[in-house]
Amino acid sequence: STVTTSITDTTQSIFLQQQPVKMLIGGQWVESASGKTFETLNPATGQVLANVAEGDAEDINRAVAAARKAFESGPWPKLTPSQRGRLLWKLSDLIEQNAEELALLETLDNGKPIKYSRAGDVPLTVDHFRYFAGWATKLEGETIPVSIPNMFTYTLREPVGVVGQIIPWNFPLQMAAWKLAPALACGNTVVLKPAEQTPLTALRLGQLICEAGFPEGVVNIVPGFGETAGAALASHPDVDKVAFTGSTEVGKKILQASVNNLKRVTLELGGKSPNIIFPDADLKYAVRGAMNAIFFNQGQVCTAGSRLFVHKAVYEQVVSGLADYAGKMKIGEGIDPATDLGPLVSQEQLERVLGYIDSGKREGATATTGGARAEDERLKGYFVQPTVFDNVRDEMTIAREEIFGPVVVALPFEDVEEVAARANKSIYGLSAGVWTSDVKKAHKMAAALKAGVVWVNTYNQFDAAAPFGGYKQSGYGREMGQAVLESYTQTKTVWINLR
Ligand code: TXE
Repeated sequence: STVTTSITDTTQSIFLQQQPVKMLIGGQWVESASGKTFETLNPATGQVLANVAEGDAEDINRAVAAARKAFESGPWPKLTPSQRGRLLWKLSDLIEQNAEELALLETLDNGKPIKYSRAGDVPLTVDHFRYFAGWATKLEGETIPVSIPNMFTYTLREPVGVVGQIIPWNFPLQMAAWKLAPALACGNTVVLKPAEQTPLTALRLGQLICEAGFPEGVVNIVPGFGETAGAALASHPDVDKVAFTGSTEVGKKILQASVNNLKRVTLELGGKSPNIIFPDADLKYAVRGAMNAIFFNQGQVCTAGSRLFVHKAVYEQVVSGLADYAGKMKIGEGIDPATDLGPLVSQEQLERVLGYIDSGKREGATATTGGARAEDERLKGYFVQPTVFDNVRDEMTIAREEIFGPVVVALPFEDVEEVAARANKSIYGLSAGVWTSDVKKAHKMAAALKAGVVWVNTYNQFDAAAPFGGYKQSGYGREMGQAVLESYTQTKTVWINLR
């Protein structure tokens, strides 16, 4: 189709022509020290999109050295807060000017529907840099009224130093923005490792960072695998902080790797979020909300509403409404503007999700819709049918573990206390949804749920100004909002003897 042709032209001419795609270290675009490259695939077709320089420990060493130099002696520490803010704002303008190309790259590399890359991923990335551009000039210390005579005591908020950032593949560009924007606003320097499945938009962003005029070494981007590049960054003795988004399993490894130099760690990890529908909810919106909560981004969302608790009185109605929606979703390549549900990101993710679907069936649950790979002449990539499981018990694997695919378990409940207790019975605590028109119930549930975010009569809302992060094994530290500044600054207390 014409759409496909123009897409191929745009991305190939502008970005994908440079092969291999290089990494950014100390302001230079370089090959890996080993000379190795890896392939990044289009998950809609399984075809190779690009060869990318494969970073490992040696490249991480080079990048950390460049970031250290930029932090200690480059022009970066001498820039005024206003100059830092202006660079971030300039970057946001450049992202906006290159929005279409970034949206296409994101869709090709990750698989997500282009309508969401255009309406969500890219504009939210722009917003993110703009919001944090404003914070650069607002990092205030305090004057402290100590009780010792003749002392003037105040605090300064200083950057932490060299920050390692390791991000996942589900929202590659936004995850880069969530990590980079606050780190830079606070005056840190960064080594960013994108996920091996989806390195392209972060690297394109790297070009825009250079174009915006950030001094060399302030942002270094090293694509590569987790066990090599990621592990080297997490354990590097000259990295002051690591910010990680990914699986709970790897989050624990990151924390262990931090021990040798006690680097600061923030973790945004997995979830198994409850989405709870009461019978007094406006069901039309609740059903649509439940659909968005689980099927958006093919269910590859850390906040996915993957445990759908529905009150007995409306259970049949909600489950059949959701199954109807699922059945009508248009599955296809992300670059088709009509696509609602794209492929999963990789063969590995496809196998993991199909494995969970099988385990659900084995343990006695029924797929009321979906329950298999979506495969035909047109669908050659890693597509899975949107799946709704009924006859599920709380103890089943599919009701406890993060699936990270378009698979929801429906669970009936009878009363408020019961559902709050069941919702909280999870190792995770990232987010939760509540659908009710009773304002008392809404507040009671918001208080009772052990989760970092609670959405009432809505789901999956994100804003650069609103803090986001987990309870329990969903991690710690907050991203976005004023809250994230805490983890990218450290407080210095200064005592001046005035006597
Ligand atoms: O994640 P990993 P994977 C969950 C989701 C998914 C599962 C596996 O349930 O099915 O994780 O996905 C880097 N040291 N989430 O295997 O491995 C890796 O290169 C340092 C939820 O892709 O956690 C990538 O950059 N880094 C999640 C990043 O960690 C390491 C989003 C995430 O990959 C490393 C993604 C190591 N030893 C997956 N091993 C969310 N919270 O949104 C890997 N990495």
